[in-house]
Amino acid sequence: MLEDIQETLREREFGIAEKILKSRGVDIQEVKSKLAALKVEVPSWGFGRAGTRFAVYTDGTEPQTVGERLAAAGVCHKLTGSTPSVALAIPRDGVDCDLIRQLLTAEGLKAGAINSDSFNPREAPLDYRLRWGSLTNPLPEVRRAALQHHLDCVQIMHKLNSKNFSLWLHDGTNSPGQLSLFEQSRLLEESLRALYQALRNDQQIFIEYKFFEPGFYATAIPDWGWAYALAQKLGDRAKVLVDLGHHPLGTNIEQVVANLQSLGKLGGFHFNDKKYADDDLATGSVDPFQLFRIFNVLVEADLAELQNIDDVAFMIDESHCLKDPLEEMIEAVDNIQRAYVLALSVDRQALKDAQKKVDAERGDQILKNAFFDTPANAILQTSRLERGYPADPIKEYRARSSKQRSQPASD
Ligand code: RM4
Ligand code: MN
Ligand code: MN
Repeated sequence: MLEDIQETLREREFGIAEKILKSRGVDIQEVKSKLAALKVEVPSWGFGRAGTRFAVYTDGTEPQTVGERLAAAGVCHKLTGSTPSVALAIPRDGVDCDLIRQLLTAEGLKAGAINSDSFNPREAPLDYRLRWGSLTNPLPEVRRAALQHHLDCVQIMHKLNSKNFSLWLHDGTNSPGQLSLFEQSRLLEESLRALYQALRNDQQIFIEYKFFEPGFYATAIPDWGWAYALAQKLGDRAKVLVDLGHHPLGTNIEQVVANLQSLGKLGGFHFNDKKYADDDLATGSVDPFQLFRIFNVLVEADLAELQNIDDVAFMIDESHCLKDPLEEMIEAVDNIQRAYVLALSVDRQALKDAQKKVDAERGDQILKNAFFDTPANAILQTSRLERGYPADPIKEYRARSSKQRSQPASD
């Protein structure tokens, strides 16, 4: 009964959406097919329980092994139909490629970007001495071993048919006297050149920047400018990765995105949201308007044939500390899809005209109309149902899940 009412309402709302979009010169069928083509990569680490620097509050229900993490990723893809690839962190997900391949195939998934985790201490020389960095470690023995780990990750890419190497370094200094800034960048460039050479022609490297943490004085790749310079030095297959949490507060991220696209160096994203720093909260959960503004730039670049939106790697990088990790992942996917639908619903011609006439008020009205006055739910749900997926994947997950939720009783 309730379902029938919901269906009738959805159909009615979809009809209204169609009319609204038409009035903006947008074809709703095209929006649906673009939405269906949007693929979001999920990180294996996002299915486990994360913590803060204080503690990890596990309740025993979270995936612990690579098999369990990939099984969760499989559920995510079965419910959304939009997350076919999984980013792997090496060595956390293990180095047994046969096993990983088998697990991925069983879930109908593919290997996404390989993330060369070189920040977790392991056997010597990559032990406590990682304190002084990995690829820029001034100790040659540690630096060489760190480079070897990265080269091993490239071998794993070959074996798993992964196309993207995702590079984030914990390297950085904590005080001005620790290391010469020139030496830090010389070591970085030397290591990166060796790494880049190991990649095949059909593989890319994404260089991620972050202005602080764990280095609080000078991180090795602090900002998009330096990441761009490195990518430029390396070659065509080196691009920049924009993690939404890696900028000082107030940074205009959509402008960074636009600039990288103009320079032909936007590789992709690590989606998440933040209030203060690298908070790694669910994408679009704090500032959905920022996510919309980013997609607005991506859609404009796509229409202008500056960068095809399919050539952008949409990857999630979040830490799920509080909510059910799988549910929070689906929430992020939903928010990303919503931002895309809203950006596709902008009246592009009217916006161009307003900008030409320097009518800023009108230009902003057009963007706000798309953001606030588009019945996105009806479009998202209809598109999911038409593709054979549940209208509300979180609700469906809860209904199917026999998992004991760690929700304490209220009294
Ligand atoms: C960094 C960055 C990387 C992530 C590590 C653990 O802040 O976002 O992508 O893999 O954290
Ligand atoms: Mn990241
Ligand atoms: Mn981060």
